[in-house]
Amino acid sequence: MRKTALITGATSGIGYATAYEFAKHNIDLILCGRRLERLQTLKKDLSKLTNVHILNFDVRDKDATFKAISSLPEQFKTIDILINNAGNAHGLDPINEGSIDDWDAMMDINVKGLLYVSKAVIPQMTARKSGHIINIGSSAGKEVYPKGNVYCGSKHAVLAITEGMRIDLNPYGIKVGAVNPGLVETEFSKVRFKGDKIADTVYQGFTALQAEDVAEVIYFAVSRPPHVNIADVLMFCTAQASSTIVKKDV
Ligand code: NDP
Ligand code: 8X3
Repeated sequence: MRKTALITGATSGIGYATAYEFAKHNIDLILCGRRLERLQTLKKDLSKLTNVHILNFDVRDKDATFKAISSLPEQFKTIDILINNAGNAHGLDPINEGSIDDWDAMMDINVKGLLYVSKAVIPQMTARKSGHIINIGSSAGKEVYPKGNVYCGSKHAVLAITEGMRIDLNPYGIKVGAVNPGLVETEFSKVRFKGDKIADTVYQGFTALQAEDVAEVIYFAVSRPPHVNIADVLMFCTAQASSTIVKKDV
């Protein structure tokens, strides 16, 4: 039977690659993000492979989030798989120099946005007693690194919320898991460093994970048999041993 997945943050990076990976496997898609043009291009491209609906909203906006998800047409109303992926780091500063706007953005998007989308989707899953939620955490949710403070805090929260969801949704047979990558070469560093050219150096001297590598793991998780739940995955590129240890070519 065909399944429908809602992916937040589908306009770039891991979410974008996951949309392609799922489309290849005939999963119907609800693709979300703020950049409408990118969503429209994705719809045009992926409609050749599967059924696609786009939702253009900011996960920070609670009302817009609920309105968008409740506006889904009949064909897309049943969401089997939720990929809570939208998120970013904003800034890399010691806590004493951090910007409150950056802190707000990370907590509002990575934590509260994930909760808003989940709150809008979970009731239909509990009613049906089925569903699968994958939250995109990070190695930063398992290990704090210098200047990572609030981003790491937001991703630690994602992992705690994931565990809480798995416990509370267990009576309903809903699968909940987290995929936690280390360094992935996406637009992540462009956003973190706000366009500063330092972003170009982050993935230099080693082969970072690519968004497609993470998308394959996400697809692996959603394609397991009903009795198997991939609860938590930590993935690094081979050059990375921990948040701070990366073997670079000199
Ligand atoms: P990208 O910057 O490439 O993608 C981020 C996505 O999130 C975009 O599609 C963006 O869409 C969406 N997004 C950001 N803010 C909002 C918002 N307010 N409302 C709705 N959508 C939003 O980064 P990645 O693909 O790397 O990041 C995806 C996830 O993976 C994040 O949760 C990130 O923390 C996590 N991650 C990334 C790692 C990395 O090294 N790259 C490693 C570990 C985890 P738009 O701008 O169109 O709204
Ligand atoms: C993204 C990976 O190490 O930049 O979550 O925090 S890292």
